[in-house]
Amino acid sequence: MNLPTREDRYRPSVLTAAITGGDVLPSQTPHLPCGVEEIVAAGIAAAEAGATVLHVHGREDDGRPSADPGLLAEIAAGIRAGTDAVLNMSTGGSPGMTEEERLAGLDAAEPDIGTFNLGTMNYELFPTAGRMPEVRHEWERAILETSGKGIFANPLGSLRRFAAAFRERGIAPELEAYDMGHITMARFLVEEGTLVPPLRLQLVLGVLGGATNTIETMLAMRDAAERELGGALASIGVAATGFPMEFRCAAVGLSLGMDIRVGLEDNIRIARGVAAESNADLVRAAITIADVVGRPIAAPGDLASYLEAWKS
Ligand code: KMH
Ligand code: ZN
Repeated sequence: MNLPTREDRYRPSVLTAAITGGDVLPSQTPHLPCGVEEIVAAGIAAAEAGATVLHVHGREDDGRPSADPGLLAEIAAGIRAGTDAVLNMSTGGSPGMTEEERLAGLDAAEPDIGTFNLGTMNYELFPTAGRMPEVRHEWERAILETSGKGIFANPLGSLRRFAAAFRERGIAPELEAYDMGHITMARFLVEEGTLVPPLRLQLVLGVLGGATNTIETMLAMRDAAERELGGALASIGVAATGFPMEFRCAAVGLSLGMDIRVGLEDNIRIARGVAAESNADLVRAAITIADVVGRPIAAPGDLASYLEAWKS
């Protein structure tokens, strides 16, 4: 019999820093890391601030999202050289990328973890003309013009293809659930043997087209994940978009034993109306919350045996 112990309350939380993403436009914040050097430096600084995992996307120097294998390999090499943080490569990419582009980072970056997005959904970043940011790059304007047409395509056939790609390379998938139905899909994939437990699940909250970023929604999805996936899960984490919900969900998630994610990919503010100057600042704020609620942050080595099991 394994009764919960007092020690369980103090279990380390894995803290992921989502350094740059593929959704935020550089015109929205001058602090978004762009290009190999800035992304590598931001990742190393976030790891030095205490992040366990670095979640990475590619961007060119002008901030344009990129799936160029050479660029992704350079980012990975720079991060590996500068820190022992666990490397998590996006396979979500950015709106408009093909599946081949989204998968390119698995070979180019040889990450420890890759994101595994669980479902097709509307995915609207700039839905309202009156609330669009002033942009300075032509490519950003082209993205704003796709408003109203955003679809993040992850049909079942693609999920099977992505899962096979992870398996063949010995890379651990991090399951991204943006809505309740994605948890049902994860269960289906486990039942048919496409996904092999134990699995790390992340609740991604606040994308327009997915579930909202409230505490109530987080709890409902966490409960559903525990009910539907139970012992198949190694962990449940939360990545809530925007300020203040990134930190409020982190606070409650930490209190409930969850893993957390912060970073400029999801939230560009450190306080109401105040731009975060770096990913490291967001990491430090999250660690302050973790300290207050008595959750230590996991060291990269704490994930070693989990990641090793995926390699075999
Ligand atoms: N940009 C986030 C809302 C991925 O990279 O695969 C979702 C994300 C997914 O991080
Ligand atoms: Zn991402």
